[in-house]
Amino acid sequence: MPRSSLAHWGLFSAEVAEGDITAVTPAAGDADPSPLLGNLPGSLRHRARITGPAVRAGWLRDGPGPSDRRGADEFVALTWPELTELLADELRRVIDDHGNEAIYGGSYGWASAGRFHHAQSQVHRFLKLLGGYTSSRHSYSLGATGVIMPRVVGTHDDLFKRSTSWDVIVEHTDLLVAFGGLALKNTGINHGGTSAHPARDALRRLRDRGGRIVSFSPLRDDVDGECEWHAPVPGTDVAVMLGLAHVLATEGLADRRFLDEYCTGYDRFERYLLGTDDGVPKTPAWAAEISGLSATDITALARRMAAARTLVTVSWSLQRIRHGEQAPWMGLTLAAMLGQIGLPGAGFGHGYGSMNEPGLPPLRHPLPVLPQGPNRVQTFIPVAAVSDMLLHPGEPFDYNGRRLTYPDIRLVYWAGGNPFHHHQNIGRLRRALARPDTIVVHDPYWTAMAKHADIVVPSTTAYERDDYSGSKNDPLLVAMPALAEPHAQSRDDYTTFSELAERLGVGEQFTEGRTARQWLRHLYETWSAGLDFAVPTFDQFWADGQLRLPTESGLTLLADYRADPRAHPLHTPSGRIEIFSADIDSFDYADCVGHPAWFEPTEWLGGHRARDYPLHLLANQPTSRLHSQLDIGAVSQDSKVAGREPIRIHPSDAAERGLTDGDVVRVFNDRGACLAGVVIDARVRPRVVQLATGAWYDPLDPGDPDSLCVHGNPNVLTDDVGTSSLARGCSGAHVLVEVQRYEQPLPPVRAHEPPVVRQPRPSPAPLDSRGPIRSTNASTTR
Ligand SMILES: Nc1nc2c(c(=O)[nH]1)N[C@H]1C(S)=C(S)[C@@H](COP(=O)(O)OP(=O)(O)OC[C@H]3O[C@@H](n4cnc5c(=O)[nH]c(N)nc54)[C@H](O)[C@@H]3O)O[C@H]1N2
Ligand SMILES: Nc1nc2c(c(=O)[nH]1)N[C@H]1C(S)=C(S)[C@@H](COP(=O)(O)OP(=O)(O)OC[C@H]3O[C@@H](n4cnc5c(=O)[nH]c(N)nc54)[C@H](O)[C@@H]3O)O[C@H]1N2
Ligand SMILES: [Mo]
Repeated sequence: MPRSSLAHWGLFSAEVAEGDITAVTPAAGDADPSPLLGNLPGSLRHRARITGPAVRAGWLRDGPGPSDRRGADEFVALTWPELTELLADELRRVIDDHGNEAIYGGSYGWASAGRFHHAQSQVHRFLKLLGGYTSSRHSYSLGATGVIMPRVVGTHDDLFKRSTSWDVIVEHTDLLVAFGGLALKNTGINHGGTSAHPARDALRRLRDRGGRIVSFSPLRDDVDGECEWHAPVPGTDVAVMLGLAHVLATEGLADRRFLDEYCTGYDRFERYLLGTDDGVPKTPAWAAEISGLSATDITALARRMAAARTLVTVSWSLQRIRHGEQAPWMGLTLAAMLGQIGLPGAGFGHGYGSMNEPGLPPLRHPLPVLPQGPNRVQTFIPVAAVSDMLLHPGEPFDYNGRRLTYPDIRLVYWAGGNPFHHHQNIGRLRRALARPDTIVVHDPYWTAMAKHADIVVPSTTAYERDDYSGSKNDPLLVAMPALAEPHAQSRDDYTTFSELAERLGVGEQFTEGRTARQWLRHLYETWSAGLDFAVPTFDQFWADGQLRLPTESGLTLLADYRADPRAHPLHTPSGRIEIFSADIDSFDYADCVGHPAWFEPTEWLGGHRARDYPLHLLANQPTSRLHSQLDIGAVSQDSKVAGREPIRIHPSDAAERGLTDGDVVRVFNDRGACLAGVVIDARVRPRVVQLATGAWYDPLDPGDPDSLCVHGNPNVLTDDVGTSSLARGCSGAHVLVEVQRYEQPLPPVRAHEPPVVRQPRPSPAPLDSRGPIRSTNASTTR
């Protein structure tokens, strides 16, 4: 009998045989299911699974300490009792000798759907009970937005969770101006799971009503179906928005009443816009010069925007670049000048086409969550500063108006994320990961991060344990009964942490005396007791398989603020939209000033680097998987070209380099190189190439941090630099490269092969000679 479950990319039922998923059917109610479901069959028993606890041979031999053998070493298999003992002792050693701050437990990553077995919630709860850990703030998704938008519009979460709903857009919007497009490939996903995908249908209905879509994107296919396509030089959207704003300001089309009543600092911004102080008016001609678009088109569009009910939306990708703070801030400013913020179907949007969430009705009530205690360590880093932190302990850095110091990290703990997927400049990351004493990784799969760990903890997948999940913009809470037995010796992270906690003397506090199954019931019952409507008992919910929850409908972003700004002030210093922020101005940052502004990116076709690396690579989100997850799956594998990640290139650029479809190319710059498989495609702007993230890192020489990646991970190329001193967000979506045919014999792709894991010799000698576990009896269990 097929059983239902939930992934970040959708609700499905699965057929299971011999411990693995064999077929997947999307939920009947999902009009536009994500193709990523096709990656699930065969994933539970794949050879890339970690079959049992393991420890890096060099770490076992030499004890904790810096090592440049990470990623190139063999492993030794351990039993679970040995693993628990070894890891508990190492945590104890680090805490006793260096303090809790020496543990980096940020553990960024998407892990899997499931409210209880959520890896970050588990690892954070566990580390808090041990006295805390150095944490991370914000996300790779929204690093710049997460800092700038609360300062200028008083929130960032609500921009998505309480965004104008698709139904309102369909009914009211005349002109949907999308910077970064409206990529449906991305709307497959929602954190925590999603049971329906309405975006495609909404766009169809909008067009049927006569609504027009204008897309600014280097890729034509960022909008599915008809649209007006403008392909600016990547990274120049802020200049285009300024050009549009200039027309509004100089042709009397800016809504002065809205700017006076609902905003602060427009006058300061207007001086910049008109070039009053710097002598550079940001005219359409000025914007055209930078972006490669036509000044006439920019002028005409500005007039149309002022004449119609217009929604300006900025995709999340536009802030994943150097100076990424500017695009959402300028998008908001442009919408404010149009004066339509808070009107149905008009105003500002952020992330339509980035995630399923924007446009979906929010739940009226919170979802069950695993309670978290306080973190007694105050030290944190902006999440994308991980290599900086490891390479520069004790050094100061700027962040959001504060001067912070990087801690001295001895132990890195990762559960539920893959830095070799998400972080920039992998060569630098590998040097950084060589610094700590110990790296611990929990994962179901032998990802590159697991291969770089000292202590490897095999986790179950979401389909090998009971759980439930849902997300804040989806009406269903979904039961996720285990579809299969845990593979080999894998265990859910809760069990691993329970045993570690027990050994470290905080077992009772961690488990509160509950099994995982009892926690599911407890969290459900605590949650349901706080609701103002009746829900079935836990047993009934579990038997039903899903529970429909009430949602709000018909939302328009900031409608309440527009209706009564005094009753609903924004959470900004002025209570208004801050087109000029006195706080940001007071920080005196050269790379983020008091109002939105155009800054030249470092990686862009207009700069001097483009002479050496003349192609602009978009390292965007993959169509064929979620990040690096299930790169082993059929959909992801079918997309590969000669086993490599596909790189899309315009016919003229391909011809210039003598490339044909199916060629394998070396993609390179001064930071690194990877192989990729050529797909020639006229939907890509000339001088732009597109290589999605997520191919598992596969060094030709695992001992060399700067090795060629033979599989196509673009993060060997990207620059590890923050968006600005304000947010220090991830800027990895853009990088300049050159591409040439790879003439040498093709190296095999080994990314999905497990490393060598030696079965331990019967003699306990190597374990006994190690420092940290000398006082224990680990050897007796072998
Ligand atoms: N160049 C470039 N880089 C980028 C981006 C970009 O645009 N360009 N985008 C960035 C963005 S927006 C993001 S969000 C990040 C994503 O980066 P990540 O979220 O780190 O990527 P994932 O591949 O989702 O990693 C999740 C890991 O959790 C593991 N996992 C799944 N379930 C469990 C579980 O139950 N327990 C444990 N312990 N592990 C589990 C999976 O096997 C996988 O290895 O990448 C960022 N990196
Ligand atoms: N299938 C799939 N969907 C996903 C994910 C996934 O891994 N796979 N990841 C999810 C996550 S965690 C996140 S945070 C979101 C991210 O959502 P986004 O950041 O919006 O996603 P991207 O695909 O990186 O970028 C969207 C499009 O923006 C365009 N773009 C890039 N740079 C520029 C530019 O400078 N100017 C203009 N005008 N356009 C530009 C690109 O053509 C790109 O296709 O996606 C989510 N959705
Ligand atoms: Mo993300």
